[in-house]
Amino acid sequence: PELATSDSPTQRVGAAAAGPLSDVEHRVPMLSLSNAFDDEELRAFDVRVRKGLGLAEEDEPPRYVAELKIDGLAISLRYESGRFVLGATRGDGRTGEDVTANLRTIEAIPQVLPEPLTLEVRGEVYMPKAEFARINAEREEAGLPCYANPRNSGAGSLRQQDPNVTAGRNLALWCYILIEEDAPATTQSAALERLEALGFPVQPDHAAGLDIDGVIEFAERWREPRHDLPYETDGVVGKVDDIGQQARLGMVSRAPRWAIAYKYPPEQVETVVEDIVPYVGRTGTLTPVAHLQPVLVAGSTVARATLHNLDEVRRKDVRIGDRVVLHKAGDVIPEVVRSLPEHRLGSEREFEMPIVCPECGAPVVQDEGEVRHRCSNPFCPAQVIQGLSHFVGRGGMDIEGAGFAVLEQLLARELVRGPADFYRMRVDDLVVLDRFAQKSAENLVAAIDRSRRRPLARILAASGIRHVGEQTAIDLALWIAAEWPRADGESEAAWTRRVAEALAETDAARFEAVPGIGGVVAASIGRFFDDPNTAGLLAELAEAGVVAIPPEVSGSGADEGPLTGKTVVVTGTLEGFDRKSAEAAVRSAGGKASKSVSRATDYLVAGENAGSKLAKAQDLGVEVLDESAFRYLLGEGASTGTSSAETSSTEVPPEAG
Ligand code: 3BD
Repeated sequence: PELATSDSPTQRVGAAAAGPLSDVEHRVPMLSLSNAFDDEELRAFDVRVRKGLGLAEEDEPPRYVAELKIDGLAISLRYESGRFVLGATRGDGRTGEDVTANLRTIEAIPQVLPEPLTLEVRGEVYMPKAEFARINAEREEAGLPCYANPRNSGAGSLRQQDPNVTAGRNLALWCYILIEEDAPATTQSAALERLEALGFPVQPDHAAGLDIDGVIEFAERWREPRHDLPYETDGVVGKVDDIGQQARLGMVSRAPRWAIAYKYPPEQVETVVEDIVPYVGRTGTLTPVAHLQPVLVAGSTVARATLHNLDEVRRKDVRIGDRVVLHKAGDVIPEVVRSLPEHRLGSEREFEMPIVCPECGAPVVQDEGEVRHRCSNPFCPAQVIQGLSHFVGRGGMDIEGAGFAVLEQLLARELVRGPADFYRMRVDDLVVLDRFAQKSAENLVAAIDRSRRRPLARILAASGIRHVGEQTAIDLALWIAAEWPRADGESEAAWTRRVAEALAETDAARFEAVPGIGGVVAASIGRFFDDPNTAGLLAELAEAGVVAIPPEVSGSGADEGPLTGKTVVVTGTLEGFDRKSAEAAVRSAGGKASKSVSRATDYLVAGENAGSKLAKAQDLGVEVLDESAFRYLLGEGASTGTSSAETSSTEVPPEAG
């Protein structure tokens, strides 16, 4: 920690105050919600509503809308003449922070509306559970403290000075209020429909036309299944549907009388720690893991919970045999909240970090200033297999069929010792493996062959440089490509070899110049290319036939191309592209690939089975291209690719492309 520099991306994340974000006053204050914690309080709310509206017992009961309560960060979006002009956090309800630039990186937020309207939309920005788990896994691996929950992590990601950090987190949003002065909706349910029609994401599981029993049933019905949603919810919001009635009810101290938040009790359960076992990770970190008496919490049975490190075990005073309180951080990651020492019988034992690695017997060490304990043996089998598993995994070389069981066998038979060995394997070597027939051996070799050519960033991410995840690998690859540009006529293979050699000879301090990375990360990259055990990895891969695809140096796409200034949406199944490669083609032609169709869309590329996006494009009068017209536009079918951006689909000869 003392090595962390203040400008490191790891330090910018989750900071309490994000520095110079400017304050903005909300034109219409953002209100609060009063809470209910049981059915009785919900019924009391209904009684207050009826009284407030002057309804008698026998009158038609008020109708409610029930919405799931998203556990995110409340924000407000302002559109003027159909353009997104200002996005702000809720703050204290009167004044929030201007996070417009950061919100622009959230794909679900329309930049432009289908009509030139002036309006305000409010909703909840959230971090999907899977993204939260991904970020925490990366932080755990890097020895950084984990985020407590997706809400904190989402708030940290939104209140950034650098929108690139926000862009690297997959934030999303559900909207629930529309303030449209010119044509106000008459009911909340109609407002939700209108929001959707305008292109805003609206959580689909709301229900309208309910009486208070309906709201209570809605809350009951979602109590368990909500855990299966990919984002966190912590309750249900009941709202009087009729906006005229809302107006009559008014507010008490900035909370509307017409709405109530029913809060589910936080899911905490008690269980017993049967053992605490140190696990050795890819980077050698020994992580103490509590083995628990299995319990059901937040929708699934939990038998293990990470205790992160020895400091944490001591701080929470968790002992083997203890009764403990367990919850799921962000509804996903099982976590021991605290021990219950009052239940101790005297037979509980303190966990001790072993002095030798449980996997290889090498000494366990703790580096100056680090909380983690680690195995000192770089050849520790646990580290080796996890390192290889990371190498062949999704974010890395992505070799299909190289699962853990296969890797174990390959290691046991010494067919693979290091990453480069995959690329020297032949079918004959593999048929000797258990349950490996000729066919499966051929399949694996074919999968390995398909992985020979990968973007440099992916190869770097696969290499297991400590602190270098997907994003840092992209930053590093861009720097490398700028530092050692590919020469005219130089093959990708030759460039790969040249870069591999250059990196191994680079002075560690030079990595401090990589834009977007901090001192800790730069030092870690420096060590990797200094360490004789790792410095030659890239060269070895290149020699075994791995080829790095150089990144586009000018940001995410080409600056000038046939699609410069054009926003393109790809939908449906194309013959010659998958979605990702079509979007990459758009970017390298200078265009912007977007996911949703709006008036700002210049072209919709529609393949087979194009659905609602095609309908919407036709509605909005957005130009629709088929695959051959798309190719023509990309310059593949035209003699001069430059002016083809102006070619409309109707002018494209049918045989083009
Ligand atoms: C949700 C107010 C009203 C318009 C006031 C009725 C308090 C956070 O899914 N409706 C929702 C959700 C939040 C809402 C309203 N509907 N207010 C709502 C909300 N479906 N989470 N909130 N908020 C938003 C808040 N936030 C931070 C600090 C204090 N209060």
